[in-house]
Amino acid sequence: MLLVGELINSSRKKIEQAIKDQDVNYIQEIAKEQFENGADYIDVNAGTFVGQEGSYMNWLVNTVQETVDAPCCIDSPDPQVVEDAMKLHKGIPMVNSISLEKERFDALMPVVSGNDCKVIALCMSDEGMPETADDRVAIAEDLVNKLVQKNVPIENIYVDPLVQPISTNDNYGKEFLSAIEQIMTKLPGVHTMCGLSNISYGLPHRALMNQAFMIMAISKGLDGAIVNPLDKRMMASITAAETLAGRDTFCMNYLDAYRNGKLEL
Ligand code: THG
Repeated sequence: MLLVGELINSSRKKIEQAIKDQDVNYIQEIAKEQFENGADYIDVNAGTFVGQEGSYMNWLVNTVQETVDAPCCIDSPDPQVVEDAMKLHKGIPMVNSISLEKERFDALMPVVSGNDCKVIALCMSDEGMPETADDRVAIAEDLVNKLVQKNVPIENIYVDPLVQPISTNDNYGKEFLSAIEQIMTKLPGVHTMCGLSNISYGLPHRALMNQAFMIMAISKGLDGAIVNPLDKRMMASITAAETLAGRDTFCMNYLDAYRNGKLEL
């Protein structure tokens, strides 16, 4: 399972303040903690800073890369911000994200084509947010076909079917889960990825909902996620669910996690 640490995001008050203060130590501490607790990529997002997003994004990439060996996941809806950050990133970053929205697609396609980076393909089009599993699968098929045609290896594509709050529509959970299952079976070789925490928006005890949903999504084939690696319960749930889903030969990862104290909550 590919894990992206979500904590360096300016929508979080402490991070927003640290970016404003150009507090290198705080950002580096959060980057290190996430890496040490299992993040394969460190998400960087400065999206709340209108007009300054680009310069803050570049500063985040430099600051994170100075201190951890994990690459960044460059998280912005603005293709120019993504392109500029990719240029100064050392090694190969992850792009978060391309979508079927025409402007975004046309601007990012040349950037990801012929580059060995992993790409998150967000199930969003100019018609807006998908409602049903069928909407998501149709966008995913179109987007993946277009990316593959432009020489992006299918193994580098992580489709994000887009999680929406269960508090706004009883069906959003099952539509998402069905989309994961269909995308993983209809597009062999592709990966899936998502930020799960939207599912619990507006509800109490969000961590409980997020964990239950993660386990259900893993059972449908989800093999990537944007998570808080410092959430021990979530990380233990992921380890257990992967083993139960048949993705852990001889339960080796589960036993390793146990021996390393990662299952103590
Ligand atoms: N898909 C893709 N990228 C994404 C998302 C996605 N990037 C952003 C987001 N969704 C995932 N990242 C975060 C980062 C932080 C938090 C949630 C998701 C977070 N949320 C807490 C909350 O909502 O309660 C606390 C906020 C706070 O501390 O102020 O921390 O879906 N491709």
